[in-house]
Amino acid sequence: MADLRVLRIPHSTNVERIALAAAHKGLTVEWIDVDPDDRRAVRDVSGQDLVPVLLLDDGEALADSPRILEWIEERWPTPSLWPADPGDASLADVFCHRFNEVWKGPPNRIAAVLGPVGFDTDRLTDRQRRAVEEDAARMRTWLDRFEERLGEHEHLCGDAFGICDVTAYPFLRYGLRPPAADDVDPDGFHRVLHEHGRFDAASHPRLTAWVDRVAARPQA
Ligand SMILES: N[C@@H](CCC(=O)N[C@@H](CS)C(=O)NCC(=O)O)C(=O)O
Repeated sequence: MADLRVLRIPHSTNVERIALAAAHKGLTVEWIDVDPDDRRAVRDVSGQDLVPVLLLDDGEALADSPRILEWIEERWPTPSLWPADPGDASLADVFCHRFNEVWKGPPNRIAAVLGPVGFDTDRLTDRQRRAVEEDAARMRTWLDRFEERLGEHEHLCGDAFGICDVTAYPFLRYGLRPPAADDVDPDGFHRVLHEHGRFDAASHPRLTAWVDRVAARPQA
């Protein structure tokens, strides 16, 4: 039997976090594929619609990727995803919280505005267009902050691969390369990540090298 049993839908950035973390710890995962248009299986076990959902041995389930990652770390602490120094570990928590609660806001809002008009910007109102531009500017500013951070260390939490990389990579990687033909999500979220979070080796050399470093890592 696999170490973890996880419900997923295709192309999920938050599911990819679990795949990276599990492989880092050498854990096996039984992936249970769910129809994105029929969330009953997810709702029945977890009381909500979003994936990933981790199935626990006692029949309970755990939703929300940050909570699942913490659960995995508690159960299999070695090799750790958090820095050994308690202060650095707290900073890693702050980074992840901010990534989830602040960084994700602009691309989610842009996708919510552009998705319904089929990415046809001519169909946006002036107010919507301004809102998209402001959020796109926020995304570009964050890219510069990541670039600066990676000037000091090989990974976002420090020199070792860890929870900050697991949290951010599945989203930031689309800035370097567009979704592959078999990786296109129906909501257009990946397209937003690519078009508005775009960077390359000339504009962000360290971020580019970091994406390539994490891309080379195994995923469960
Ligand atoms: N906070 C949650 C967010 C989960 C989430 O947004 N999952 C997406 C896939 S990446 C989903 O299920 N989306 C389906 C939908 O919105 O209908 C987490 O980190 O796991």
